[in-house]
Amino acid sequence: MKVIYSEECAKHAPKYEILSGNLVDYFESPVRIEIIKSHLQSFSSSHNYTFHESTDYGIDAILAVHDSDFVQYLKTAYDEWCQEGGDKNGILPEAFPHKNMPSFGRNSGAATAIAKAGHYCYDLSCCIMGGTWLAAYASAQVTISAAKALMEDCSLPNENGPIGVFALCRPPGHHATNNLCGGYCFLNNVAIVARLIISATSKKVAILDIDYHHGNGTQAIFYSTSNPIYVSLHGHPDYPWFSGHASETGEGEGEGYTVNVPLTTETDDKKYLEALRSVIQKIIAYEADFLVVSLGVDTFMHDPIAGFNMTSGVYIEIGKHIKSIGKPTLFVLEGGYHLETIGINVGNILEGFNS
Ligand code: OKP
Ligand code: ZN
Repeated sequence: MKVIYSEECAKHAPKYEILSGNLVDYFESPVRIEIIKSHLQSFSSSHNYTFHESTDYGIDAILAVHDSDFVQYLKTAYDEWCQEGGDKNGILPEAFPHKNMPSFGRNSGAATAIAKAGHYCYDLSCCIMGGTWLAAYASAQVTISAAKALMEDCSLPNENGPIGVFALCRPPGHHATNNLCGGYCFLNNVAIVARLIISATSKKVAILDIDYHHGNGTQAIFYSTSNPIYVSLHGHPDYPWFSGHASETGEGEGEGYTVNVPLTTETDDKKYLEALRSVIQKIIAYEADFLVVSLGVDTFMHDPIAGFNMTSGVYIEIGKHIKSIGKPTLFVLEGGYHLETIGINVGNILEGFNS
């Protein structure tokens, strides 16, 4: 199985975040992908993982999902902030426009870098530093490179079941919308490749989001289209708080092509696999040609920011279930913050898929 990565993904590395009023180390750190990479490397003879540095395919696929003013903001915010005398550690919003504020919905209300930060971001998890754009761009290029590899290789004969490629990237993407960053996410990697695969092949794509958190960004981007279908299992109620209800099913042409399965925080292996089986039936009925998986392992019982009760063993079963869909599959890393187990849990999903 091909694993695509980029050293550039390490260039975004905020030191801290605030969790329940406490200053804590930033959970979404560069070590996450280092740990996963070395875990997969230690298995690479038996499971045949091959590691490939990503290629730079340019900005077009990114601009097919994200507004150009938002992309411009991500690129220039840090320099602008520094020119305005801001702290070198980076820029975080100080206030967000809400619907009863005069500048709500008006770009003119966001003149300075700090105001733009509130305009283009919806929480406090997305500090923009000197390397943030480079890392977010690299994360998207890793995912695009993985999608291209999958499209090339999926016509090759493969006796062992469907072919898979793993985009080992960060920062993650599924909380980013067309014009907002949030939830550690700047560019929506999965949305970028779903749209890329559709425009390159004219085929149908299913997105299966198994991160603990609802992928509100991916849902929003594809809410009014029937291709791709977006399917999410997630802890509820939990972050991002204002989306992910079962009643959100899409609109217009997209009606019925968003599927949300909110699960209580008591969810364990058995309950999760039951829910997964039911959505797999829906994905099979959709008759997708490609599957893109938002792969988060923050469903693990000891994850520091999530609430499920799942064990490491269940990830092998999850991988096997995903394999049973039988389609060329792109795995794209999202969350997972328990560093002691992130390698084994991601490895188990891939192992189940490759078994
Ligand atoms: C990103 B991904 C915990 C605070 C939440 C942001 C979480 C972003 C998760 N209660 N802060 O979906 O793993
Ligand atoms: Zn998550």
